Amino acid sequence: MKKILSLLVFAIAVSSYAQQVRHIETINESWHFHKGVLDKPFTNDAGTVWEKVTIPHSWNTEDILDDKAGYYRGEGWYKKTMEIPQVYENQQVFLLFEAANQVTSLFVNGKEVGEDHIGGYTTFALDITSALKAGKNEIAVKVENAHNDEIVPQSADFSFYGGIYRDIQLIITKPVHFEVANLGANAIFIRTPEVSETSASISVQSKIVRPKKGTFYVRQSLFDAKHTLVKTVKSKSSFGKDVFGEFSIANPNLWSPETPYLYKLVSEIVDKKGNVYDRVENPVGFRWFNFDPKKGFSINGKPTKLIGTCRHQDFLGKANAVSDEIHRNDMKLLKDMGSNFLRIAHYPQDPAILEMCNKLGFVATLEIPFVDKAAANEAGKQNSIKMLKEAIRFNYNNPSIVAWNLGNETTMKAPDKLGEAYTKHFVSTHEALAKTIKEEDQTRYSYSVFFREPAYQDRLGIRFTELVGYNKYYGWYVQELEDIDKNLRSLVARSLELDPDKPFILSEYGGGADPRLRSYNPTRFDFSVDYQFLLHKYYMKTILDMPEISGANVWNYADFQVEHRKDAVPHINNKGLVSATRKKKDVYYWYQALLKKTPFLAIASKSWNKRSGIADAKNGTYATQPLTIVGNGNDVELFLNGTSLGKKVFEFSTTTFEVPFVDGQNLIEVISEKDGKRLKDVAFIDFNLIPKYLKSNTNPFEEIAINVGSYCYFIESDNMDYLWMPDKAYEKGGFGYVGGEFLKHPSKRRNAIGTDVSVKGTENDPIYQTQRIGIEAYKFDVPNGTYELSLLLAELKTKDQNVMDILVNDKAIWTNLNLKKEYGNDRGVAKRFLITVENDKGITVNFKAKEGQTRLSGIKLRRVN
Ligand code: GCB
Ligand code: CA
Repeated sequence: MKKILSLLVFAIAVSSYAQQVRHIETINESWHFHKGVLDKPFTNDAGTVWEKVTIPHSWNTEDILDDKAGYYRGEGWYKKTMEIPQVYENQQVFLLFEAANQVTSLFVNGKEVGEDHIGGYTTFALDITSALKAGKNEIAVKVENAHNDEIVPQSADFSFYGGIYRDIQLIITKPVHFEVANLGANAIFIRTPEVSETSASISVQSKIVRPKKGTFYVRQSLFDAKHTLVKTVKSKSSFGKDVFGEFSIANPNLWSPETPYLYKLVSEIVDKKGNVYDRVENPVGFRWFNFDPKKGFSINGKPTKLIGTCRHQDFLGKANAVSDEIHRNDMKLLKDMGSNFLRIAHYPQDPAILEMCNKLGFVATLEIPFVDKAAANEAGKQNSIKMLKEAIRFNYNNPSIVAWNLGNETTMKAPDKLGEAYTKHFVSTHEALAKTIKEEDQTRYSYSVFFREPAYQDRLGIRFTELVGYNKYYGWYVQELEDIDKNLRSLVARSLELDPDKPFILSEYGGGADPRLRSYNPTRFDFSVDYQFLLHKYYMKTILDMPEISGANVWNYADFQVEHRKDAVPHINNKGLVSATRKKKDVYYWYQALLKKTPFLAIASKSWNKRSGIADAKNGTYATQPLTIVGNGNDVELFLNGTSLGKKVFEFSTTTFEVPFVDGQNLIEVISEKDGKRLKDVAFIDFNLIPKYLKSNTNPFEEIAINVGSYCYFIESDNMDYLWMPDKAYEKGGFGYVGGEFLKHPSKRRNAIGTDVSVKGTENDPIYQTQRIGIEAYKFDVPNGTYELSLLLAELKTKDQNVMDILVNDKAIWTNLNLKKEYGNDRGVAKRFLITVENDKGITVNFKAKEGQTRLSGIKLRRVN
């Protein structure tokens, strides 16, 4: 007790000194959590299991990654007993939830405070003063993430994790204060109606809570980045009315992505004597901007191409319960990539994100989670409008924001297939949201994002916003790499034909990459890091060349968890430039080379440090493989184990060397120069040289693993960096398949191989997802000896009966094998056989169909003796 008291005295002393007239602290610690339905918290909960948790918290961290379909979508309870610090006389006490997904009810001492908060991504605050008592108070929060017909998102390609996943703040003010518990929990609205290089005007609207009697003023003080007071004005408040403060400054420092200069506006409520009652700070950035349908975006009169990414609040194993440190680190990585644009997708995010956008210099768009389809009822519409208002009001003072987006791919569930009533509701929701944006904020653009044909949206009559974004996956879900340029140009033309005045943003583009998959022969939908690299190069060529594309957002900054996804890694959408734990993929380095203004050089694939290859020649001592270097200098010199391989000129920030890798360690050094600065990057690559002829004496055969049915290397990294080689046709003296064909992807993806089945019993899905169907044999021309042969097999979603015999050198090793019957569909099966090779026969594994077709997913051969 003594300790608490003395702390209190200290706090008051400090606060009067610094005029800290608003007390803010997080109350994230020591909550008790119960997953499930409860009648009432505290009372009646004998026998209820409570787990101690810290906020940010989500109850879905594990079940989105497990093998069972679905994840817990229901009720969860949090409770905590706490004393409210006494900071002011007659103090007002609020709880501010940065967000909780998705319906939240707050109980203080057993009584519900305010109304349930609807929507999982917007900030809200509740005044708990009247429910408090002296001493200990019982706080309980019910959160529910069950599907609800009245709340968006109704459907989306991300998981709707439940919980209090962002900070909770305890805010204590005096009875006279800037409003806290209002829609959006922000009471100061800063506008900069006129900005030029020589002057800037500023207008501040403040909402205050005060008694009818008494004279109060709102004082607005602008400080520059060095904390020097630039200007201060005082406006008298009239009871029941907002207070406006207006003033101008000369020669403002302008805010832009290149020079994100921030002023600070301090808003205070004062009385005649100068006593301060409340104090709030906000950033101010002076800038003017414009989107032009033909010329693109400009800020402060300077044409600026907007290049960046979209981002989800998600981190592997944490669901959406992501700390401020991770949020801020993400923004630093994005800045270091050279990007100047962020699409905060698909919902408002943590305040830490916009704080960093303002500070680091990002142009941002922000949206509400109206994704795929509408919540098709009146309540759904009203909830969406309210969500949008909360989002705009809370985030209003971030100079980085240039547009409010009302939704993403809202026509995903095609309205014309959902009936007339739905369509009517859907259209009127769009109209109401677009109107709300302009009512709430005339200083920014209204924006909406689609993926269907412009004409489709036109037919529905939902082209209500000033900006339009398109999400396009040419070269991934549809069409080929070579057609990206043609497709983008014609899309932009079609959009501008319908809407000549509507600026165009490429709001999403991208492709998946599993860091374990690598290819020198990248093909669409193979999930290799290398295909992703190519894809982004194709897009950027066109994006940079077309002024009509005002901005572009890569989908996505980082890989993220989606419960129902079945790509190379189950539950992961891996279109990220970095992984779900923020490991950089090759293409991230390329964007750095392309976009960064400061000198940059990198070996793009340096993270692939365990490689393998077949020697160029019989008894050869090296295998030549391409190695891509990215940089923004003119050229680059490469050294392999100290010997120069010459210089190469960068083209579009990339160049490729043919490197003769030797068995064992390969030290790669690259040296370049930019703006007088010497640049260097290094990689150590451990190379496993496979003899061209397996009977080689100089490099005796030891082991090989082949990702059958694929052009990709696969690096099994979890346990021990085991490397699988791409498949190839048999050549005499070596190894390879005989007969059969690559398993074709079941979707419309022409040329694509593999499948999207999530494979049971393994983490190495890509090995099993790619197969050779109808294969006749696999041959290895190895010398005499004893070998361990591993066969990896799976029957994926097949309808037919498939039965095969497998023979080695004409001897049956596995007969009447019916994978589906014996192991079930979609299960990976691996079996090892001990084989003795005599009489120089080598190894021929034969696959003989008895019914249906033969198949093989992977094969591994290891010399034992
Ligand atoms: C989209 C969606 C996004 C998905 C993405 C994908 O168009 O807007 O939410 O995650 O495609 O990866 O398919
Ligand atoms: Ca395979």
